[in-house]
Amino acid sequence: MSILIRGGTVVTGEQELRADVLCDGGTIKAVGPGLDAPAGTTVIDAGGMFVMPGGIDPHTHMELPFMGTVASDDFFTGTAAGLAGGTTTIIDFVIPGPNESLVAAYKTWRERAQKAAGDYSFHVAVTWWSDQVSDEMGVLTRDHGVNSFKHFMAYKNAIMVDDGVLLHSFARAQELGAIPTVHAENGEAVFHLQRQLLAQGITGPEGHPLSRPPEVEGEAATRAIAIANLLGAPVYIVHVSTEQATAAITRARAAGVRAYGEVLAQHLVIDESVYRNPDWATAAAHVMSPPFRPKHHQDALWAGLAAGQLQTTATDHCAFCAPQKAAGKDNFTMIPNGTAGIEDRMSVLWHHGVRTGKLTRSEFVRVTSTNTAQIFNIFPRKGAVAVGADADLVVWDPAGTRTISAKTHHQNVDFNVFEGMEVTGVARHTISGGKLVWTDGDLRAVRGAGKYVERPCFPSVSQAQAIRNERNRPTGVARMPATAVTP
Ligand code: DUC
Ligand code: ZN
Ligand code: ZN
Ligand code: ZN
Repeated sequence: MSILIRGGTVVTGEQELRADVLCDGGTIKAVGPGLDAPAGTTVIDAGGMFVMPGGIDPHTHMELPFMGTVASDDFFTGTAAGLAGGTTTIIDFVIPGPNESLVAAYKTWRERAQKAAGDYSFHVAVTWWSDQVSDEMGVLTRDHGVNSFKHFMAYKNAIMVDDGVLLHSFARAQELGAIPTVHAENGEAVFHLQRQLLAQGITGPEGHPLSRPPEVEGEAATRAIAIANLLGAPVYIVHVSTEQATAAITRARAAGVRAYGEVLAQHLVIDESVYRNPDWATAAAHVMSPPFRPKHHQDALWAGLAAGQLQTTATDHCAFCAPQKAAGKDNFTMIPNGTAGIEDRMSVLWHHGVRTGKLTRSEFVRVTSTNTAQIFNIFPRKGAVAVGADADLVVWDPAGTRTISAKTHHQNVDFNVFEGMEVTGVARHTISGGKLVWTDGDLRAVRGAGKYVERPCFPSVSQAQAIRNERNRPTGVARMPATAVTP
């Protein structure tokens, strides 16, 4: 089946041009003005609309077993909701338990993801360290197309790792040409503050942000970057929510460290006042980590995105329904952490970013798709509107409006953190793998239609280069090799 998108304006991370786009057999066959439609082609009228690469959400947790329960959106419902919002690819997380084989866990997640309606890939978390883990990182990069490894600096007594594990794992990732990623919160500090708050009788959701103040994130981001810098490794900080972490990344980049930052759509527009909602369930529905912040942090995040200091936007999509959140009724530390957002990320970014002039349309494409494809090495197969690229496209209606609501969303969760937000800028049509899967409000997601996306490693920084840089380093000043891996 072929599809011709006619009469729109193609927007890529670099330019805008009036062009038609012809898709056939799952890839883009032609981009140019006045293309002919072969017999049997479905023609989509994109007049007045923008034709952009499908969104890539680099941070989701579909059907994640977490904090005594399992996230309510599975790989089918979650990716289908993404398609309705213009997101065609996710990078989810394999999270092995301590002492669990990384490869075995990876196979478990691959099995779960068979039902996905959109394309998917996996970061793999390193939650413990041994020679086996080191070997398995090699197997995953060599045989399974994994080029990123995640580290949780928080969640003590569960999946948190200490600096020793970070050092071992970052060094191994650097050797393999993979990119270490971190959830940057000082888990010891969080644990300490949680005990203190509970001892003071603060047991409700208002305790959640108090136990994870901005400094907790700033410290961990700074530490992760310092460790990466020592080793000459790149580092990608997930869900940057504070001016402190943004500043740490900005400083590091100015010093030549290949540090990247990801921002969640939620943190850009929602602030910490949600935890003071007198309705327990509403406050608890917003419990995620890092938490929502005092409003001024949003300015730093938008500025970081616009300036390119923060490169990607995500959702950390991890949906829990009210009965699941209720597990923490008497103790906020037991509320499953997570919010949903995959369906709304693109519209929220467009409405609050492009329409306000904070982002240009090409910047929008970069932060919702292209930069992720480049950092995680799937460009230009993904993140591009170009001949040979996957036919993952969104036909974006800049004048279309909708009111975000749990009553109408496709996510399998009973709450929406953007409830009632009226957004202008919607996905009118979504094409995934060359198929029209969302058109004028009709969701045609197909269970199992999504494909696993392999992400090859970058060439690693050679040991010799690292040693040369070490010799050139002024005494006492840690510095990243000037010729580090170039995503
Ligand atoms: N934060 C969340 O809110 N949920 C899943 C994991 C995480 O780090
Ligand atoms: Zn996280
Ligand atoms: Zn501040
Ligand atoms: Zn996460």
